[in-house]
Amino acid sequence: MKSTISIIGVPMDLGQSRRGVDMGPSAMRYAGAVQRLEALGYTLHDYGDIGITRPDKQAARQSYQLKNLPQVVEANEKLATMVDQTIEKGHFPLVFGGDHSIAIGSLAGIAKHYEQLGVIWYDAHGDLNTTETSPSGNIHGMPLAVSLGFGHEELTSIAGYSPKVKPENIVIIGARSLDPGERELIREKGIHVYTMHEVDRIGMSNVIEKAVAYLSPRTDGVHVSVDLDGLDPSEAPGVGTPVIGGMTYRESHLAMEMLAEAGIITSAEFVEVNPILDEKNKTAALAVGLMGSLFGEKLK
Ligand code: HAR
Ligand code: MN
Ligand code: MN
Ligand code: MN
Repeated sequence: MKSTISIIGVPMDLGQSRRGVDMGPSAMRYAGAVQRLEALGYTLHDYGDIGITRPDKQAARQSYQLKNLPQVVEANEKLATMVDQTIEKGHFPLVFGGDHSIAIGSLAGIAKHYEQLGVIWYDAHGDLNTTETSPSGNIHGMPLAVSLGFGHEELTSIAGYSPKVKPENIVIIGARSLDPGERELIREKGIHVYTMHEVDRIGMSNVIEKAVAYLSPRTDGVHVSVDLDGLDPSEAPGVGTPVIGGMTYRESHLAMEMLAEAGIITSAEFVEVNPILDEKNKTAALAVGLMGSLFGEKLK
């Protein structure tokens, strides 16, 4: 892994309807993210938080089909530029959300640097909805579809190119809440999904072994997108869309530890931490612990 890590915070809460997830970046900093990674010998640059434009009430009433579309587009354009610049500098981009709509900007900034970017999507959800299939109009349910080139043109064209990733370079882990349109897209594109059923049946160790064996020969970089709602709500209560029956604390650490061992991860993001819904910053602390494992705490 690169020796310098650049943290970029994205206090975005407009990709869904529950306020508070904009405080995720602060909560993860408060939980000691910088110190945790410095202790592993990395040089840290914290670029602070990207400015988010609040929708004014008048504009919000013009009922976009997708909630807060202009503000989400603007923030993701900024994020894409910042992520691109950190890679240009030779740093490892580590993005703090914010709701999962920010993965659109992360991937837009990252993917131009790789011919075959791999993506590991650690999440209870597929985030594969489009304008047509979304049950909610919430953009945080769409970032993976958008990055594949499906969805609203203002989202797919962020950073001026599309698609950012290919369906065969994606592995989803932990899914247990998939909408009908998402299932259809998964089937149509043959996307590799390890649902909770597979995690239960073969165990996380095998899931990660298979994911690594599949991705490493075909990709030249792998982004891991960790949605904290991938974990069970008993372990990660501070998320906006909890889904019962999720991955445990140890399964999640094992996943991160094995990714560290494999040495394939070239960028990462931790999203959907909502301190208002949390219990004493438990979910942010959990996220920081997972960062420790992803960056090789067990290998030291
Ligand atoms: N699938 C639902 C929708 O599109 C819920 C999505 C919830 N998404 C996240 N990110 N929390 O994974 O609205
Ligand atoms: Mn560039
Ligand atoms: Mn998600
Ligand atoms: Mn989710």
